[in-house]
Amino acid sequence: MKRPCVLIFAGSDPSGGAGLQADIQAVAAQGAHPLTVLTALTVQDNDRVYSVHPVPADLVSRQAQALINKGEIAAVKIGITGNMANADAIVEILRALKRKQPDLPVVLDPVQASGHGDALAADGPLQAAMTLLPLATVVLPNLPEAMALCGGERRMDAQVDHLLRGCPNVLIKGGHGSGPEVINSWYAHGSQKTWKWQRFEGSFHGTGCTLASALAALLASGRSMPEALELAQAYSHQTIRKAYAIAAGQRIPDRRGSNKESK
Ligand code: PXL
Repeated sequence: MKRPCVLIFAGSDPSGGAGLQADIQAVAAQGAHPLTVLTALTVQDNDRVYSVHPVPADLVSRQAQALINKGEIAAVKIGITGNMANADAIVEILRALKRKQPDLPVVLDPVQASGHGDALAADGPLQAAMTLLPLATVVLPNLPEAMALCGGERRMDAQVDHLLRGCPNVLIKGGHGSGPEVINSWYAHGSQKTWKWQRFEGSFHGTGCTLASALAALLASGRSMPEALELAQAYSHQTIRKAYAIAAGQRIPDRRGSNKESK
């Protein structure tokens, strides 16, 4: 049987916890197939990022084009671009794809830095996210990213108004907040929903990648936005609950299995 394909633009995380390696696992766990366009190599462990090496922009375009020429793309997921040149290349690819498939779901993770605050772009991560925003179906900023994307605006209602002018769905993620619950809020024109998830002790590597990729896979499989948001969060929550250690420091979400409880 044919599987829906998610075209992923992401950087490599050699620790296997975040980035492309996380995306592959999350998309597969949701029953879709990951088509992977590498945007950057990083040198990192499960805690710190030591350097970022963007792939040349024409190679980003050619990796994507070969896959697009061959088969159908059911959704797109964008993680780090590595630099502005790659963001511009991805914009061109998305414009061409959307001319043929105006309803193509595009999930944008507007990553500005690693969990520790280390750089994940050689230049302009904020400009890259802002350039891609108008092509996204849904953007998933955490609290600092939402503020950055809105020129330092601190009020969430103003952030939401601002982001909805660029993109029809916004999920503001409360993982960087404090308190016993992680509060995630979805906003669309005329719709809104808030989820509260138990906050787990410790820190984790690649939680944002997991959520965005699972969401892209569920949208690729034909789920509606509210349904896909619900299932992707439930899956991500489960991967964090079952997170495991590979070394001291951040734990790795266990992305095996489906949405259903597994041992
Ligand atoms: O979670 C954001 C992220 C995205 N992409 C890569 C990363 C990380 C976080 O470490 O390494 C490659």
